[in-house]
Amino acid sequence: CMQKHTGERNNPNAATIAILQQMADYYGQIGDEWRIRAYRKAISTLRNHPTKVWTKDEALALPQIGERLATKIEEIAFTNRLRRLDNARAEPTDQVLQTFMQVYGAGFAKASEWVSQGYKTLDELLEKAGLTENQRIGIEHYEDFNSRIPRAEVEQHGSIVRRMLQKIDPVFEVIVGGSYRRGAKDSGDIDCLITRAETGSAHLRAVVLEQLVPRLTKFGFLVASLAATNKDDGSKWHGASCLPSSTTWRRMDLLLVPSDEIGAALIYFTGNDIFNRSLRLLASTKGMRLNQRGLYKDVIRGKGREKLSDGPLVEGKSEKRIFEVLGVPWRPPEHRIC
Ligand code: DCP
Ligand code: MG
Ligand code: MN
Repeated sequence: CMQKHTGERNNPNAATIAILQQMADYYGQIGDEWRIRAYRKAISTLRNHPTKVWTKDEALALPQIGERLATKIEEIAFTNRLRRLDNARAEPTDQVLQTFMQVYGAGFAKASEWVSQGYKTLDELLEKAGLTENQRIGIEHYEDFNSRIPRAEVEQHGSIVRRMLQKIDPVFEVIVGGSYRRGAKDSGDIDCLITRAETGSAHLRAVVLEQLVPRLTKFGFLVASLAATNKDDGSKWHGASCLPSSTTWRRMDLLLVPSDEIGAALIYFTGNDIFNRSLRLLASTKGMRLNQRGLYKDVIRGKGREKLSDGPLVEGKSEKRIFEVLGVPWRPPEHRIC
């Protein structure tokens, strides 16, 4: 991703790559991280290969391609399709699984549990399955949460949050991140980064959770609070919002960012996720570690490779400075798409 994109259409393996990519997307939907990685590696090898790869043996001779993927590459090269992909698409339980997995908050595990209990439709889940409050909301607003939000509407949601927050305290700032900041014409959700100069997480949390959220809820703008994941550290609020003029519920994330971390958080929450991954990888090749809080020197290890301490912070505040230290030319958010 950090390299220039080569013209994919002129690539001799473009047709094979396209089908492998669909397969990777399919594994992405069912949460099979291990297979996604294998497919990504194979795709990247093919992308850099100057001639069309036809046979299993040719594929096997290339780096990062194993036995099973080599067989698939041969099948695709000769037939222009992959039976495994056709099968996956035709399988009825698979269609149900796909539907259930798109319920907000239900991952692969929950969706397969519902499938194995014999449920076939969202209505059946609503009527018969034992659901948590959040699962019920996810199903009742299935269409809402799975439809894209036009850019202008994202802006309106962001403004409402900003206006209310600045009424509470004018020093607060709200930056809409995610796909919106990358310039997308529509978004899957609204990612509001909330920060305040010289302010740490405890104060942000107090103001947002004790004042902002209750007020916006009373106002009728925030319509649901979707309890966060188990590993949440209190730096996020997930929920749903709805414009006064509308009945469509939108997914809203409030991301609380201490002023010391705003640069790293802007990078992380602007994404996209693939761009983030390649930046993290780059950091690690340079003996550093990048996460949503900052860029750090690598952990310090003892003789037995045991961790002695976290590496010191190199930079957290400035997005530009993090790029500089990593030696990456500045990329405006619109160009952070991999
Ligand atoms: N992010 C990440 N890795 C993840 C999830 C998220 O790096 N596994 C980062 C990059 C994303 C940002 O957080 O751009 C916001 O996450 P979203 O899921 O809201 O994704 P986007 O805003 O990019 O897209 P969408 O329009 O679908 O919301
Ligand atoms: Mg988003
Ligand atoms: Mn989000």
